[in-house]
Parts: sequence; structure tokens; C-alpha cells
Amino acid sequence: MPTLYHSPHSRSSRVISQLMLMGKLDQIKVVIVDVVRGDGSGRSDPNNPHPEGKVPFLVTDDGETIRESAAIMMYLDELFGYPLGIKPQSAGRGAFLSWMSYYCGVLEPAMVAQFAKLDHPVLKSNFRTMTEVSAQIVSGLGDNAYLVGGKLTIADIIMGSAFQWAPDLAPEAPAVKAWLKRVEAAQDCAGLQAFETQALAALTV
Ligand SMILES: N[C@@H](CCC(=O)N[C@@H](CS)C(=O)NCC(=O)O)C(=O)O
Repeated sequence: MPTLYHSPHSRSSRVISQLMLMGKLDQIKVVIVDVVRGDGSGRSDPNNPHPEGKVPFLVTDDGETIRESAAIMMYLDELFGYPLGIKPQSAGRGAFLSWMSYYCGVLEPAMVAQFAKLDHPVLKSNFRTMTEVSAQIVSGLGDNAYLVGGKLTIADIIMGSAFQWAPDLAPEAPAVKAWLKRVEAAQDCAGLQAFETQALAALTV
């Protein structure tokens, strides 16, 4: 059974949400670990094998390790037959891969730069800013319900998770707001909350 290292209310929460949506949470061993939080609380957990003490982190049945949310989410989707992804050779695969990479290659750096109030031409020339990110989401969505046409994928979950975490940075466009509502409604938020409450309790004993 693959092992997922998870810390409640963190970037690994979206992996838990994905597993819940796929109905596969019981097929993954979830190890709850602590992490150093943005406010300095928490600690680097010796039980977490991630080379930098971060979450999420996945150890496969073959003992391979996978870091980075996008890679872990795509691996799990593939493992369970692509229920929330787009299979290779299928229509939309290019957009799917693009959004998964755009999340970690552009959205996260742009969002972190905005949080840190960093305004530097090198950051802009490499990653652009949240203004351009918003415009890309608007044009990528077009009239579609989800980022890759009519199907909810993990691209929606990972991209949407950024704005669940930082709603103030969510694009103002009505189409994007409606998309975020759809993505949130599609997930089992109550189930995730219950899971996180238990995970937090496990961490504090
Ligand atoms: N790009 C990575 C970021 C992982 C990450 O920074 N996770 C945070 C939790 S939200 C963490 O583990 N922080 C602990 C630390 O920085 O030591 C991903 O998406 O997986």
C-alpha cells in the first residue's frame, strides 16, 4: 500500500481530498506528521522521510518516493485508472498537463511573491504576476465548467486549492468565481474537515 505523509490543513490536504473524491482513501496508508508552518509553529517531523521535511510526500509500493503535490496527485490518479485526470492519448491531455505544471511553475511562485510583497522585474519576467495568472484562468476556462472542458480533474483541485487557501487573491471574474464554487462543491469539504480534525488530534497527543 502506498504511504502518504500528510499534515492537517496544509498542501497535502488537497491530496486527501483527491483520494476522498476517488473513493480510494482506504487504499493508501496515511501517516500524519508535523511540519514547520509559515508562522514558525510546528516542527520538522523525524517521522517524515521528505528530504526537506515537507508535505505531501508519497512512498510507492516499490519504495520509490515522490515529492511535489502535482506529481503525487498525477501518480495517484494514474494508479487508480485516471478517474480525475485525462489519460495519455486522450483529448484534453495537453491542457491537463499544462495546468498541473502551471500550478507549481507559475501560480505558486506568483502567489508567494504577492504574499511577500515582492515586486521585482526578474520575478515578473519569469513568472508574471497574479494579474496575468487571473487572466490565464479566465481565458483557459472560457465557457467551460472546468479547466479541461466539462470534466472535473485534479487540475481544478490543485489550481482551486490555492484560492481556497488565499480567497483574497481569487480572480474577480464571475466565471472564475463560479468555477471555484463548482470545484469546492465537488469536493467532500465536510468529510475533509472531519478527517483533518482527527489528524490534528492525532498530532497533538
Ligand atoms: N511545492 C510543494 C510545496 C510543499 C510545501 O511547502 N509544503 C508545506 C506545507 S503547506 C511544508 O511542508 N512546509 C514545511 C517546511 O517548509 O518545512 C508542493 O506543492 O508539494
